[in-house]
Amino acid sequence: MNQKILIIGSSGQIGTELVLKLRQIYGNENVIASDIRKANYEVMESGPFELLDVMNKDDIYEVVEKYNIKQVYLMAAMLSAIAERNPKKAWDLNMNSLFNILDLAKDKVIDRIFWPSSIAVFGPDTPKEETPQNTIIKPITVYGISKLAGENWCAYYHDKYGVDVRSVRYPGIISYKTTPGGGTTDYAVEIFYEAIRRKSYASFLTKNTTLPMMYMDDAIDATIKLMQADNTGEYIAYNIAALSFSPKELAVAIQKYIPEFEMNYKPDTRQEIADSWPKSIDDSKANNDWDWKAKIDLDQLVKSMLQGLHYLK
Ligand code: AKB
Repeated sequence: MNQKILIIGSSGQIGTELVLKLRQIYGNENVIASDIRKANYEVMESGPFELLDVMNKDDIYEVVEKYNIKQVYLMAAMLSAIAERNPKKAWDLNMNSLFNILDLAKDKVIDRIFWPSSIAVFGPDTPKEETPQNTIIKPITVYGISKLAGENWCAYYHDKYGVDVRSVRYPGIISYKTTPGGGTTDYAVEIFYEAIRRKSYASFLTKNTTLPMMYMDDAIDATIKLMQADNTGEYIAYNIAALSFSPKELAVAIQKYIPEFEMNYKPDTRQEIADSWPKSIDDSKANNDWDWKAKIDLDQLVKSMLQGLHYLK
């Protein structure tokens, strides 16, 4: 393969594991990791890495030329909770990074883009259960607004300039290799570290706040599957789903393996964001179009997390 892949945001939660999986599939030298900060040891050691600021168009262009990049996965973004504290900065980062990459495809320098959207595009007026692919979409967060605008810009570049850009709407992603930062669903990762370390955790969401979630392996699988799928001829930011649970349900699932684990609830400003999001997602369109189906259930997720964090063998 002399057409190489660039991952921007390779030091983040999803970027880290995406690089490792893509290197397994396409070969270490064909997958270039890049981020504004260094990545984890496995990413740094297994293949090329470039320090790159996604806001700097010239630097991106240089890296793309240097390696003959043909596909870009743009994983750098400011997530929901932190974006509420830095609205303008979040908008600038989330939108300008996207334009920088869309323009590379418009100018025919690269052939294909993956750009992640999120369940954050949905808002309080959206049906909460089995949220359909096409429905009322009126986000109330800065992050959600940027993701919705991004979806519309991707559709525009696709329709006007023939850009091949592909998206899924990620739910909360749970993993152990790299922690997430600044999201509303982050409690579902933090809880594992605290359950192991302190045998207790104070959730920043109330006990019955049910949200759509997914284990990292399924998220990576969906991402790569969509990028490998035949071109459908239209831009769709696909709903993808795996499981839904509340902090209370996750605590009970952890107690199966750590019976002394205790959960407390101290909701903060992130509660309002969570309350505006769906409880479950209908992903039948992804299922029909590119045969997507999540594999990992709640018990498998808990076990894998506790194994990954060396609590279970
Ligand atoms: C967040 O909580 O902001 C993210 C997301 C759902 O996109 N995990």
